[in-house]
Amino acid sequence: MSKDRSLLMQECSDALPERIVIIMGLTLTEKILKAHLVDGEYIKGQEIGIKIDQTLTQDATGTMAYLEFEAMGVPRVKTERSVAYIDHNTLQSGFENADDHRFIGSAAKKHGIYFSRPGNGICHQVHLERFGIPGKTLIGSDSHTPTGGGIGMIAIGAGGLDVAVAMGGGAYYITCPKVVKVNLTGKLRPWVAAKDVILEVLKRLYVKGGVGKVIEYVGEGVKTLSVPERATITNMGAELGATTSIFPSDEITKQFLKAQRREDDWTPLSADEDAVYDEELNIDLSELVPLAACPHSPDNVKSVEEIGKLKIDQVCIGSCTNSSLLDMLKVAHILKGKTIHPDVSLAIAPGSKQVLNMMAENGALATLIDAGARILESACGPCIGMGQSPNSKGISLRTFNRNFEGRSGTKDGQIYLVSPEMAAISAVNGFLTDPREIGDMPEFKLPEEFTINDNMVVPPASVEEMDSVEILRGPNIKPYPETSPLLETIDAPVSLKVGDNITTDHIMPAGAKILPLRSNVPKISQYCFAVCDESFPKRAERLGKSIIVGGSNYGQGSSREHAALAPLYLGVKAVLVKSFARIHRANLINAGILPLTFVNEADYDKINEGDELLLADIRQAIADGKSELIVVDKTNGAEIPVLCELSGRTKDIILAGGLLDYTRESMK
Ligand code: MIC
Ligand code: SF4
Repeated sequence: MSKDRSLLMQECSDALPERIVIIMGLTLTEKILKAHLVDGEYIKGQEIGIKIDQTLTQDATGTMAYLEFEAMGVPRVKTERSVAYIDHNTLQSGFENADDHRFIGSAAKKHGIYFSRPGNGICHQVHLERFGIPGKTLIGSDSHTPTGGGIGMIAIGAGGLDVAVAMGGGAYYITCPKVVKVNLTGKLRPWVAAKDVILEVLKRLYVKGGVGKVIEYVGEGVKTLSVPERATITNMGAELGATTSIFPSDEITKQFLKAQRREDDWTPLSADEDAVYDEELNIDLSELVPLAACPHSPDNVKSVEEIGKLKIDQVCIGSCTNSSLLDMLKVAHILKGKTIHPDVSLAIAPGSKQVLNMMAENGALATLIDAGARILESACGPCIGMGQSPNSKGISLRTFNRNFEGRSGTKDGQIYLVSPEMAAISAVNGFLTDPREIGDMPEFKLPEEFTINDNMVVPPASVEEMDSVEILRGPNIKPYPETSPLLETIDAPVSLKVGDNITTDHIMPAGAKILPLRSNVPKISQYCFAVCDESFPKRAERLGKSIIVGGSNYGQGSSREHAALAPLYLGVKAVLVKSFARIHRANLINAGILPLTFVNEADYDKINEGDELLLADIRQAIADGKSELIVVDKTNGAEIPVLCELSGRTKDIILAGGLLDYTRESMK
């Protein structure tokens, strides 16, 4: 028996019922989750509450999260480490962003949270470098929080309100996940990248393939991947809809943390050899080829050969998926002594101040500038449509993780998601190029020591000083929308009917015009569903209360709770779909909006936009714990069975009118 397994048996025998005392090996996921279990029984498919060690927020979801935290009345965070990052809204094209930064900075200082100032980098990149710790749990108000899985954390994306509750010491609730084993063998061939690994997984599992699951990477191939490469893979695991993804914490993790002068944060962690998994996937790294996700979905994956010699207009390198020093060194090597193609605009955003600093020190930055790259600040930038929107029908290669329609800011933009290697060589050639054409690849090594300078991280005020910190609130910051307990009966028309794979970028678009309104729900709600139907907000307001009908995987993508808060503000009482994405469903419940799914997916066709729907005595039914309900379409008489599967806790949240009301009530 391995050492960590016997340790865990000891821990588990204190914390868990006897019958769980282990007779078979555990996955790494199970080890960490069981060690953090504070509510429920560890039974797959059932709701469990886990203790959260660390939290992170970013500014686009952060203002709301801190308003919610304030509303709970907890003076200081109860986590081991909470960090507030500013990385999304850094254009400051009006007063709004700057005001939000000041608000978040002051709230962080007062409530015991570290504040990573604008310019310090993208939350996930910086958290991996400076704060993440193997074996700890992290939730973040951003769907790419699983980046932390690259160093063996259970790191999960969540809504802002869930993060606020965790900061207040509350448990975080998830459906106890299945665990998928991804067995990596072999070694990546030259110029084939970690990005190609996750694109291959997306090609096989699709954007819904990870729902309710943790993707755990094991096998000999793991040892051939550096921490930044592992983090690319766990980061983009979000696109599978997975709860999270995780790698073991091994000697490579130790080396990375040592180079960050954080060796003491390291612990060895891995699954037991006889661990039992729910599903298994085998990937021979040496068989992979360079891949690209074609418009408009991260799972629309093809090889360069299949796509052909595509002429391109733009290349963007960066984002929390591919902005590490390692990525930048590869890009600099490819661009050295070259000039980008005259028809291509190349923008590069290094992921953090540390990365940018080191590139400045080692000359890589000069190489990029020399080649004609447009250097952007260390932030999300074009990934969330904050500038660099491509030209009309423009073809843009991006090293990012999402290529949903309109997300780039250009509705007919054609976005391909690729590795930094492919992006760089294509920028030189002017067309999509297989990076293997570059020829010999040198060995790219991470430095023995990174340049450490945390001067852009402001520590919180001490317990003695915190009361005197003033919260700085700008005029754009409006309170959380009004909520009300669940109605006795919902009798309301369908204000919108949409199809499959509706993303949160459809529901609540971002970009330079809309993102600055994240602290102002009344204003931002006027752009709700702008990509699908610009008339929706006015119609919903006119109807007073209404229901949205959708297809499968509704709400995939971001963790933005605004995709629930805007509908809440517009009077949406229920969302009836074929299936939900995990975080969005949780956000709807947190906002007090009823999440319903069709028992028979074919019934989707029976409802039309404008139909009057009736959910009679719904409050009583939910209070009684009924999960199968009937929706009557009063317009055509159809009686449609629907499911509303709620646990004891989520039932109470819905009855109370949302998590904020529920938390306030339970604190009384
Ligand atoms: C995204 O990549 O879509 C975002 C912007 O980072 C979101 C968060 C947000 O909408 O603020 C996410 O991934 O959760
Ligand atoms: Fe920022 Fe893009 Fe990463 Fe979201 S996916 S956190 S917008 S870099």
